[in-house]
Amino acid sequence: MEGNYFIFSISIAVLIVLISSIIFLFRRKNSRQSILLIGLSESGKTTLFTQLAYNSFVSTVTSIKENEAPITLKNNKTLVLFDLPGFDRLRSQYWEKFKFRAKGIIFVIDSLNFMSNVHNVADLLYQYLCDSFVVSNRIPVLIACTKQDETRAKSAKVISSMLEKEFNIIRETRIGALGTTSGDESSIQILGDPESLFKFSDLRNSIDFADCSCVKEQKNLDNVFSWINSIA
Ligand SMILES: Nc1nc2c(ncn2[C@@H]2O[C@H](COP(=O)(O)OP(=O)(O)OP(=O)(O)O)[C@@H](O)[C@H]2O)c(=O)[nH]1
Ligand SMILES: [Mg+2]
Repeated sequence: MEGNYFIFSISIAVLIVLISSIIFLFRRKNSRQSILLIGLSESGKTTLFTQLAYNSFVSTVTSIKENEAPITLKNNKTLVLFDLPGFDRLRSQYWEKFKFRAKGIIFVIDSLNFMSNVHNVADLLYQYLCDSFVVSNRIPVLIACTKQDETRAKSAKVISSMLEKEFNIIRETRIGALGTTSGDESSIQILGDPESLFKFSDLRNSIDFADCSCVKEQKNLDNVFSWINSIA
């Protein structure tokens, strides 16, 4: 009799743990219903945000807080779009606060000034792609190469291959740091397969590139909208 009672109690306990885990996982998944716009200051995040959310072009100033708006997708689902400040001193605190909501990330690059900014862009993107939350949840990333209306803008294709080259250099530096006594091995993350040249396609997260433009006359956000619809 006592044996039966014991088995019954254990079964109930297991059932409770199982149901709680399912509820926890379901809530966690459902809490990630946002798209985050991130990137360096002046890259074009707020301009892209107002176009995606309100279909309008506005003159912007450096953001000091987030912008938030719902966007409705083709399947009538709604996601929340967040535009986070790119300003150096604010960037990481907003990232840490909002990253847990990310269903997807749009990393915005100023394609016009890309060549003069390539190291900073690559360093920042590398950091985000190493983020344990991004990696463990395999958050899809769109790299939006904006300002394509400018004739001197670099295309997404060129930007992608230049970033792969930069990532090789960043990786070599990091691997070098592993060999020194000053390198804290646990904090040094190496993206991709260090035995071969870096390719975005080697990452477990899906990484896409899109050319886009937000100015009225030559607005082109088709690739961005398609990507958002594809991950929803
Ligand atoms: N030509 C062109 N200019 C753009 C485009 N998108 C943004 N800009 C300009 O780029 C500048 C910076 O744009 P913002 O949207 O404010 O940049 P941001 O990334 O939000 O910057 P922070 O708020 O500082 O992080 C502004 O002068 C915009 O008008 C574009 O598609 N084409
Ligand atoms: Mg802004």
